[in-house]
Amino acid sequence: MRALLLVDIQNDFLPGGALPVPQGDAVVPVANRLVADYSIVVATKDWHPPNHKSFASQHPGHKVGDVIDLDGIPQRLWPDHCVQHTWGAEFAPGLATERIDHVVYKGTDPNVDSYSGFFDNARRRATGLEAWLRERKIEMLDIMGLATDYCVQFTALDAVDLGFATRVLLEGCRGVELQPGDCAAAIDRMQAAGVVVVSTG
Ligand code: VGL
Ligand code: ZN
Repeated sequence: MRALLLVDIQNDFLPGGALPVPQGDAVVPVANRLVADYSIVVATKDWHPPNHKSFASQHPGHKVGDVIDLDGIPQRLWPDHCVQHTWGAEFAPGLATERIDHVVYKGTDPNVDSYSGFFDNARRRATGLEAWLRERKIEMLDIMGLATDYCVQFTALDAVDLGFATRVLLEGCRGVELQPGDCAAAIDRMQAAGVVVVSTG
């Protein structure tokens, strides 16, 4: 069985949001077209408590973009985004949410970030996504969403690592691209790990 995984298609990652991904809104029509081709559609939501330690606001003296050490792992600091139960954490307007079978919440522990939909960045805790997919005999995963160089990348790397036949559908992805080349590097890294990167729809 194959499933479609929609990564973090939330207001705060769209233009006008707190952590806008350039052209992030362009993935919505792609998602809406693709959902028709899959019997199972899963979505992740970045779902942070207001005091999440990935927020620069929690680290006086630091600013957005800084990289700090958080419990032994490097953490880039972001603007406050995708705070639980706020508008920014809601799915993008127009997204065909009625086609989403299951939503996985990540980044809920204030002390560790979670770019991957499967595990937190320290790999201390699983989100439950893997178990949900295995119960439904999903072996193949097609991934799209936001952002190519962060949550899409780390979700895809974990997916192949867990043994799912993993494709990333680039047409449905956009990146933050803090540094020019970040998306290209993410694509190279995913391909090197065994992810099939599909460039056209
Ligand atoms: C993301 C940065 C911080 C993402 C989430 O969804 O790619 N990026 N939180
Ligand atoms: Zn986040």
